[in-house]
Amino acid sequence: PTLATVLNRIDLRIPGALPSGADLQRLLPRAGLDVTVATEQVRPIVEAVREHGARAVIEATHRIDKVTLAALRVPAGELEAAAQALDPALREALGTAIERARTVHSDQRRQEVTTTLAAGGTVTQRWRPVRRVGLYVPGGLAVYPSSVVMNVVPAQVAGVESIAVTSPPQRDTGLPHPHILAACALLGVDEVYAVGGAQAIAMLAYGTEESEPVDLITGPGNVWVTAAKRLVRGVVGIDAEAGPTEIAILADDTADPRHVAADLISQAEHDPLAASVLVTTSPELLAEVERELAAQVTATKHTERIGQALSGSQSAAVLVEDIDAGLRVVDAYAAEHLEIQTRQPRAVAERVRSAGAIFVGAWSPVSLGDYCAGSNHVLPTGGCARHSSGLSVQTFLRGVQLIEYDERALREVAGHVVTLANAEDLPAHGQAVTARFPDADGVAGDA
Ligand code: HSO
Ligand code: ZN
Repeated sequence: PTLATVLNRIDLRIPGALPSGADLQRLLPRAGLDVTVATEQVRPIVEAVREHGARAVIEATHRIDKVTLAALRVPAGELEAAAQALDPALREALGTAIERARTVHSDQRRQEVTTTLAAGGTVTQRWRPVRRVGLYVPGGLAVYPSSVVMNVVPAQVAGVESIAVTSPPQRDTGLPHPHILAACALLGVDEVYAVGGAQAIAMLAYGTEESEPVDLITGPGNVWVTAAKRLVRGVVGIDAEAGPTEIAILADDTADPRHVAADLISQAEHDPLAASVLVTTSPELLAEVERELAAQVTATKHTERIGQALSGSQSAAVLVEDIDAGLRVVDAYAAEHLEIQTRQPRAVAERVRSAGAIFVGAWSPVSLGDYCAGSNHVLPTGGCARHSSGLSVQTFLRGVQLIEYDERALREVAGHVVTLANAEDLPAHGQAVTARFPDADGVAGDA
C-alpha cells in the first residue's frame, strides 16, 4: 500500500507580511476536541455512581468493560506480584525514570515566603499539599507506566498524603494492565482500583463504600473520561484536558533530517490524531525530511497510525523566511513539545514564549522527555501552552496566605482601608477597622 506520509505544506515565506496573533494561529493546523456529545452519554453513569456508589461502578464495568468485579480495589498481593514479574530491564528503566523525575521535581518545591509590609505587619505565603489525589490511568491501546510515574512523582514530592490510582480492568484478568500495577508498586502506591471510564472518575469524585472521595483528579483519558471530568469539576479539582499529543520542530539547514523525521514520527506514533509540525527555514531540509519520513515510516511498527497522523490535517510543514519568523510561528502554535534544531539552539530557545516543554539541540529528543529526562511529560496540548503549564509539584500545592498585622501596623493603614471601603459603598468594611480604634483620630479616612 502507498502511504501518505508527505506533510501538508504551509508556505509562510511572505517577506515582511507574516500575520500575527490570531491571524497567524488560524493559518496553523490544529485538531479540535469535541466532548459535548460524550458529556450527555456519560451523565447517567456519573449520576448513578453518585447515588448508588460501588454497586453502580460494578454495574457500569460489567456493561461497558464486560468485566465482573468482585471488589473495586486491587489486592495488595497483585501489586507486588506484578512488580516481581516485571522484566528486569524494564524494572531498572522505570527505576531510572522515577529517580530522575524525583530529582527534578524535588527542586520544584516551594519555600514559604514572609513579606514585611510595615513593622509588625506581615504576609506569609504558604504552600500546602492537596490532601488526597486520584490518578486516572488509561488502559486499552495506550498503556503508559511512564505516565503513572509522571503523575505520581510530583504528587509525592508535593507531600500529598493519599494517592489513589484507577485504571480499567482487562478482560482476562479483571485487573489493570500488569505494567500499571508494577509501576504503582515501584512508586509505593498501594491504593489501586480496577475501574476505568466515566465510572472511575465518578468513583474518585464522589467516593463509594469502598473508596474515599479525592480532592483532585489528574491523568489523561479518552473522550468519555474527559467528559466525566468536566461533569465533576468543582466537586473536585481537575487537571488540564489532554488532547492528542503534538510535536513541533523548529529547524534550520543544520538539522539532521534523519533525526527530525524520527522525532516527528515518534509522537505521531501515539495516535492517528497526533500532530507533527515542522517549521523550517530550509526547503532543502524539508525535502530531505520528507524522503526520510517515507523511508522510516514503512520501517517502523505502527506504520498505519503514523501515516494517518503525519498526513492528517493537524500535521504540516511550515516554511518560513528566517528564524525570527519561525519563532513567531512556534509561539502562535504553542506546541505541547517543541524541539529547537538550529544553530545556537540555546539562544533560540531563550526567545520562545509559548511551549509546554522545549527540547534544545540535537541530543534532546522528545522521547527522552517522555521517559528519562527527569522533566514531566504531562504537558499542555491544543495551544493551552499559551496560558497553562505542564504537571509539576505546583499542581498539587495550594497557596495559603497568612496575614498577621499588629495594632500599630493596622493603625498605619487603617485610613486607607476606610477610604477604599467608602469608595465601594461598603462602609461596614471600614467600620470593622475603626471599631478597633474607638478613640483614635485620623483613621476615619476621607468619608
Ligand atoms: N508523549 C506523550 C507521553 C508519552 N510518551 C508516554 C510515551 N509514553 C505525551 O507527552
Ligand atoms: Zn510520547
